[in-house]
Formats: sequence, C-alpha cells, structure tokens
Amino acid sequence: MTLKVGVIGTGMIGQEHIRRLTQVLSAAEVVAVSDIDGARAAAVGPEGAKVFATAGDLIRSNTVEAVVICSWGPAHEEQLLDCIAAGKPVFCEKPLVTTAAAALRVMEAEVAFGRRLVQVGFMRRFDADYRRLKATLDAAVLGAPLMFHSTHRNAAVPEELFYTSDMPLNDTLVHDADISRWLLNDEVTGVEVRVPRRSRRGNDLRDPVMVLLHMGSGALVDVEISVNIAYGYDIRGEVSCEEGTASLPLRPATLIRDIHGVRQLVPADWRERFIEAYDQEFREWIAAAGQGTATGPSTWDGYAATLVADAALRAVESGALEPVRMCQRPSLYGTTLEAAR
Ligand code: NAD
Ligand code: ISE
Repeated sequence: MTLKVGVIGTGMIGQEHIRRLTQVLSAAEVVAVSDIDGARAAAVGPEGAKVFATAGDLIRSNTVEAVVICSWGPAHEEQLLDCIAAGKPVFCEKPLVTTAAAALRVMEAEVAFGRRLVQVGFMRRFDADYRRLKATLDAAVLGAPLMFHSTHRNAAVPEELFYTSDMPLNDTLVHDADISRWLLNDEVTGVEVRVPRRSRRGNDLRDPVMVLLHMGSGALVDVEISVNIAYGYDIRGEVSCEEGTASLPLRPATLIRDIHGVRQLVPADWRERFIEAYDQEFREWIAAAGQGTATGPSTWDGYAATLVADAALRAVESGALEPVRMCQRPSLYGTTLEAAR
C-alpha cells in the first residue's frame, strides 16, 4: 500500500522531504502540496501533485491520508490541530510549536482523540551514531551518566531565513534538549544561559551562546550553540559517565591526504550531516502512519523541548537558573521516557 502524503511548507526542508518521499523511499507518494507562497509550492511539487491554496484545504482533502508539516514554527499549532481534527497522522518538523500554551493545546487535542497521531521532527533520534551512543549508555557498562557535552555548530544562517537572536535558543537548542532527554532517559529541570563575546560574523545576532541544562538525576548538559562558525556543520557529543566516556564519532569519515597534509571534511549543513537519519525517520513515520498512528518523538517530547526553549529565553534575560516545570504526563505518552518511545 502506498501512503498518500500532503506536504505543507515547501521551503528548504519541505523540498528536501519531498525529494526523500518521491526519490528515496518507497511506500509513500506526495499527492498534494501547499505553501503561503503558492508559486513556490507549484514549482517544487512533484508532477501530478495537487497544489492547495490553504493548509486546511490540503489537510481535509480526501486524497490526503497523512500530512508532513514543514511550514514556519508559528504556523504549526493550527495545522496540527486541523490534522488531529481530521484524524490524520502527521509528521511535524521541529519546533512542535513556539509556546508552552500551544503545546498543551495540541497535547489536549491528541489525548482527546485517544490515539497518537503526531511525530515531531527530532531526527537525531534516528541517526545511527546517536543510536549507538544511546545503546552504550543504556547497557550501563560505563555506570551512570554524569555530564553530556553537546556541540551544535552551524556554518552560517541561510540568507533567505529570517533568523533572530532568540532562535539559537527556541529553534536550534530544541534538538539538544530533546537528544539530552532521550540519551540520558531524564528530564530537564532547569536552564542557565551565558553569552560570551559575540562573533563578528553574526552581525547583531546573539551568537554564540552557552547553555547549561540541569537534569532531574543531577546530571549536567553543556550545549554550545554557534550559528556562524564558518567552517561547517559540526555536531559533537560526549557523555562522561562514572567509569568512562562515550562519544559520537566525527562525521563524515572521508579523510583527505594531499600536498596540504591530512584533513577530514566537515558536512556543509544539516541536510548533509543527517541525510541518513532523515531517511530513517521517514521510514518509521510511513510505517506507523500507514497504521493510522505515530511512533517516535511525540507531542510530549515537543512540549518538553518547548519548555526548555522558554526557560532558556527567560534565563538569557535574568542570568539566573530558570526552572522547567512540566505538567503530569498523559498516559497516551507512556509513564516513562522509555515507554513513550
Ligand atoms: P523555509 O523558510 O525555507 O520554509 C518554510 C516554508 O513554509 C516557506 O516556503 C513558507 O512560505 C512556508 N510557510 C510559512 N507559513 C506557512 C503557512 N502558514 N502555511 C503554509 N506554508 C507556510 O524554512 P525551513 O528551513 O524549510 O524550515 C521549516 C521548518 O522546518 C521550521 O520549523 C524549521 O525549524 C524546521 N527545520 C528543521 C530542520 C531539522 O534539522 N529537523 C532543519 C531545517 C528546518
Ligand atoms: C534548523 O532549523 C535545524 O533544525 C537544524 O537541525 C539546526 O542545526 C539549525 O540550527 C536550525 O536552524
């Protein structure tokens, strides 16, 4: 059976996911596209896909069985609520939404529906390196995790993207918040932010930032977010445990030897670094959506990351340790982090 998919938002990652769904993966077909820039949707939609004037029309169309949301974060809430009202499985790019109140509204709607429909685009959980790192930690051969060092460097902010000083904290940090919860089987309870000397390359942007996540177990996570590091997209992670450390390998592995010496290539951007992770993320989404449901990162996980982003924005202003207080986890999302996966 081929899953008939509608894609909302046909910008950078929308186009990337359309390519993936049409050229890389089987079992899915993009039958519809929509974007507030209708001309763009028409230009990048695959041949035969219907262009809908609004996201709501696409979601309610009988030809669409499942939806992929790649619009801007502030548009996600309304589109998610429409998908839940229509009872359609939906993959939503991160961030789930941009405020905790909006996350709660989406969670309430999904809980009232009674079945998981939403998968959030935290692709790191599908990356083979992160999965091996998690398997090592879960095997507990190194003892308890004490500290996680997470480095999140972007070469540059794409010129076409409207990127503000809040976005390293409410758009980029959400990946580190989610992967920390997932790797450590823990929740974030507080956030501190320190702002060092600014990079001249960022113009007026608050860049870089250093974030400290306090986890419920007492473990600490330090996160470097740089969004104008020039040399490439560099994602690193190392966990210090009681009896050893476990790290992500440097990626990709291509090693060049020439008259300048020996060097390793750094991926250009998220498209290159996580290409296999996005493929796997969609394989698993298609399988669950075909059954009328969702697995993987949930609305609860999106809510947790949104609370961390909110706390980080408060912390950058206050300079203090800002608490993260989560509501009680609905049973739809399991009782532990493991069960919710
Ligand atoms: P983009 O600006 O290139 O594309 C966004 C598109 O959405 C634009 O074409 C815009 O016209 C459209 N849009 C905006 N509001 C809309 C609405 N209400 N209805 C329909 N279309 C609408 O941005 P992007 O980089 O493609 O990012 C899109 C989303 O994907 C963001 O939430 C971003 O955080 C996320 N993202 C995730 C990753 C990842 O690694 N998982 C990487 C990049 C972007
Ligand atoms: C982008 O939206 C992503 O999600 C990328 O994974 C992240 O590295 C980048 O900083 C964001 O802007």
